[in-house]
Amino acid sequence: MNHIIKYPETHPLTWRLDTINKNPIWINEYHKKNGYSALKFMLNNMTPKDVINLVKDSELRGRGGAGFYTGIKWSLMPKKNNIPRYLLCNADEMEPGTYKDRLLLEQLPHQLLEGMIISGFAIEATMAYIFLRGEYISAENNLKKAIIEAENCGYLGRNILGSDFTFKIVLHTGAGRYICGEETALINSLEGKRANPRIKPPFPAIVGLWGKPTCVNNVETLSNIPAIVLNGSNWYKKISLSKDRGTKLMGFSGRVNNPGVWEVPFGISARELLEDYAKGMKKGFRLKAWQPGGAGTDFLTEKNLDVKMDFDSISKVGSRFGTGIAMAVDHTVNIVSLVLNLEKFFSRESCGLCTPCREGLPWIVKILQSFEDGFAQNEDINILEDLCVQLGPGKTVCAHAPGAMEPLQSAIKLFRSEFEQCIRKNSFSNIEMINKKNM
Ligand code: L3W
Repeated sequence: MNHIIKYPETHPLTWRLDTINKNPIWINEYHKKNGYSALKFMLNNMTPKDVINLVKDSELRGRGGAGFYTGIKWSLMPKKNNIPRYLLCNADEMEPGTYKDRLLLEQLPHQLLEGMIISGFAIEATMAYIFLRGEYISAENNLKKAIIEAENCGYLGRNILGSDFTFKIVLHTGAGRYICGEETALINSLEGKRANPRIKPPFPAIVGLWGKPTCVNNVETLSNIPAIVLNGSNWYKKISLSKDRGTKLMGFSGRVNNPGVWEVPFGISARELLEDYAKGMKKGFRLKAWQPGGAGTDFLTEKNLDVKMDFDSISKVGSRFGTGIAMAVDHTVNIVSLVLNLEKFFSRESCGLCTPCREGLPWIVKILQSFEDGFAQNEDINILEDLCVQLGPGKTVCAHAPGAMEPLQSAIKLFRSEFEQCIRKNSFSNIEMINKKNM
């Protein structure tokens, strides 16, 4: 994080963090900084319906990538009956280049727990799981300690703070599969099954964990809840500069002077993020392209830098806001090699359930490798473009393959000449070989 001054009024997620001391905020410090007062306020003054309405009013959108409205998702759960219902925190942060939830998990575990307890109350769940990326060892240790601290203070367990609300949180660590970030694969994995996505609908809100109504929310989404309860929905809406409300952890990585993650209002421009926060490109490097929010988002170029960083604005220029953690590609990077690297990742991480994804991604890797090795033919560009359609939206159970096609299709569209250059190299080398043979 930068040494940027943060305030409770404008930084609902990170105001409690001391930018110099990177230790986690344990219970005593959390208490000193208004911690668990949102929970206490809610238990004394609000019904589950009030909390859902408040979050609906705040227009908070999911921070995992899809941007679905949180209050609406909660309100889609069936009416309370005797059937158990679950809250799942998606902490399986594995998107290449994305490292925002890690900050909240490692340094502000109590803020997440408080957000989860309030959310559990709202959807009338008594049980929650945190599905944590297995490699996040510090986050695991910190969450374990924070859960015990919260239990000891009566914030978790039976009859929380003397109320009739009972709520338990269990921490589960994943075994290193990217697909577990997809909510239904996550549910299968948690049930001990192979992590294949399920067909939706039914959505988890209706048929989720163990077949019961389940709400899956991202770490950053849930971490926003305490501040919304304490300060209200109007306050939350006002701190944004765009029609997507509140703030967002955004970042920039690549050959920039100050790679990092910062809490900023929705609607700042990508240029501000790159130049003011990431301090611009490193000396000697020019920006060639950038991805706004993860490996599975379309490339944009320098021309798009004045776009507002929010869901609709990024869609309008042909990409996806995704996780909001941007990656800069500098002018020395060969786009074919970069896309090959990304597609190798997506191919390896396919769960293998759907044929287009299982067979198509390795095929794409082979074709891209032939470009890099100098064996590609002219028609291979057309084949790649056709595969972008065959693996695109609507052809598979989940968004893995369509996401993998976004960098490929945009790379061909924006940097077609780099693909063509690989082909030309191939024909030159063939001619050279023929000439040599004839000599
Ligand atoms: C009830 C309806 N619920 C939609 C829910 C749905 C889901 C959310 C968004 O994700 C992106 C992709 C990846 N009744 C509902 C309903 N919902 N209609 O709303 O749903 P949807 O379909 O727009 O997106 P999706 O297919 O779930 C695709 C990204 O999500 N992704 C996320 C990973 C996140 C993590 C993380 O948080 N740690 O890893 C994975 O695929 O980038 O853009 O909850 O159930 N009528």
